Amino acid sequence: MAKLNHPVGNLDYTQSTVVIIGAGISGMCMAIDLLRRNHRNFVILEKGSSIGGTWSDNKYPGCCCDVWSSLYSYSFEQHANWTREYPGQEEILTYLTGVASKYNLYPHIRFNTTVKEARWDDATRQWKVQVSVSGVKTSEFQSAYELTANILISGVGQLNLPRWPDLPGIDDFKGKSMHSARWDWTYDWSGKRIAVIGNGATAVQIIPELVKTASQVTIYQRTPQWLIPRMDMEIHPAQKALLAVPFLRRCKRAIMMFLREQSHEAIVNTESSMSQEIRDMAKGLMHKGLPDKPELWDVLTPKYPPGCRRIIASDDYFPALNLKHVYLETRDIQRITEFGVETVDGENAEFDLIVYATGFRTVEFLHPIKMYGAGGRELSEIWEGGATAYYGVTVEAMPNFGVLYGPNTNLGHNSIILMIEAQSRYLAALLDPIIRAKEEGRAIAVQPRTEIVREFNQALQARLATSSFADPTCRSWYKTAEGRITNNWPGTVVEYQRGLSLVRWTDYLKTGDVEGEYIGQKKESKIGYVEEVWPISKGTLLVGLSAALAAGGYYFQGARRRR
Ligand code: NA7
Repeated sequence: MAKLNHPVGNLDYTQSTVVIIGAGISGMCMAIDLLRRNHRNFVILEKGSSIGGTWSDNKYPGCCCDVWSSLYSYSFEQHANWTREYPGQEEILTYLTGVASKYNLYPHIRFNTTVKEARWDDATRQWKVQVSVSGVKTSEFQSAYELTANILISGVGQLNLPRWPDLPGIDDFKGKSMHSARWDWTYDWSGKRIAVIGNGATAVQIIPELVKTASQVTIYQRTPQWLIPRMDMEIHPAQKALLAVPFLRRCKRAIMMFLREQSHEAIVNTESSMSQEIRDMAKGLMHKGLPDKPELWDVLTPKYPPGCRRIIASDDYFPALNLKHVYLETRDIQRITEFGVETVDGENAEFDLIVYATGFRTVEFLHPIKMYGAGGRELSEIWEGGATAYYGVTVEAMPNFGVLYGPNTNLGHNSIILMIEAQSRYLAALLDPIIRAKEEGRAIAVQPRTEIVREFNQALQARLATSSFADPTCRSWYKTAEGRITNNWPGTVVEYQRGLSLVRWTDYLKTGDVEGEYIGQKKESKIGYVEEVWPISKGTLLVGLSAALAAGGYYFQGARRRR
């Protein structure tokens, strides 16, 4: 049987062994893991017109990562030239564009292509994926089509759909409105009166930039946030020169990884001493940054424990609030009017620009894609009450389907790229036999056993219930309106990496001709994980130390003989 391992071309435009949704960090990582296994018959469907996902969408003023740059790159493509300790959006996007080029991902990507629906066909063991095509020229070829795939992977992530608040009158405003994830850089905000709705991680980055030239900025805060010092700085040329040495670069990353992992306790355990340290740090930062408005200190201090929502690192938010033309508004918004914002007491404030820094539709995983799995089961029904998955990567009744940055894989303390890499590596191993079978003309299907997914999630929810995320006094994007935590992982990154370092074939139901396959016989396959807390692998370290000891012993023996 002829191998079918070629990139999808014109002749087989509507058939691909693997379909990846999204060309962000996740989709790119998955594609690279497929290429590593020499699987080339895949396409990446991207609804936008650029790679980068969240780093292409979020280009608001001041946009940067709240994770150290040394940790914010793929482990296999550690960037040597970051200009700052906390990288800015443009720099991250440039890095990602470079990775996409290096791995030659562009020929696999179909831009302006939105997945509308995916339906599993039990008879053929394939996904039928309905896509629509946008973009003036692109849609002239065809505006919609069906794509057949053996495997479907979601790389859409948790932060891809902007959330506009459901405030009455939002469409009536006659000035300029922008969501932070759809920034219009053609608009000049200097000298303008600006309302910023929200005070989350995004707002805290935007506001210090807006205040530089705006005539007035009013921040509508519903809930205060824990803010700690950021201590961002340029990376000194001498440090850059050292970081050009791969070993030293890995050492820096290992130290950062270690420190981030240490902070996990403070995030999830409200009783930890580090949790108290965060409160003290936050208080000090506020008093120092906001000396002229002590009347704001109380309303800016959260009543819930640190970690329940994302802890924000910023050195310039309080100094921005301290300015005379910047106002903090804590009255609830009643509605948006033609000219501005009306608060619950009926008072109106007029603005030229309203910035909605109101976050994302985080708990509606994969929305608005309609998915139907084995037996026609609809994903939205399976996920009624909150999304669940096995280690966040595979879903009951959804055969040959994988999710990256899926349910319960978000972190409050470390880089999400570390999690995504573990997922991609696991999915590549799990799905590898399906791809090989397809190349031999067979169709097999793999889906997690329902009881395994449910047991996993029961244990997970039990752990989450005692974490800071569960605090009933705080609302966050980590949980549903009913309080179920669907977004966060309760443990450390290393714990997660270890969990995914092994494919337990017994966790999966296999259908089709799998008798001759190792997945039909083997209990498990070890795939390992990238050990980042060590600058080099323990194995290499052991070999290196043994060699050093042997060389040392040989030298001293020789020295003794020479005496
Ligand atoms: P977040 O963290 O979800 O913050 C959204 C903010 O918008 C938050 O302050 C909300 O207040 C506020 N909000 C939302 N709806 C309203 C209405 N109706 N009225 C007033 N205020 C409202 O989103 P971000 O974009 O800042 O950050 C998301 C993640 O992106 C971040 O954690 C990083 O990981 C990157 P609330 O706090 O709910 O009272």
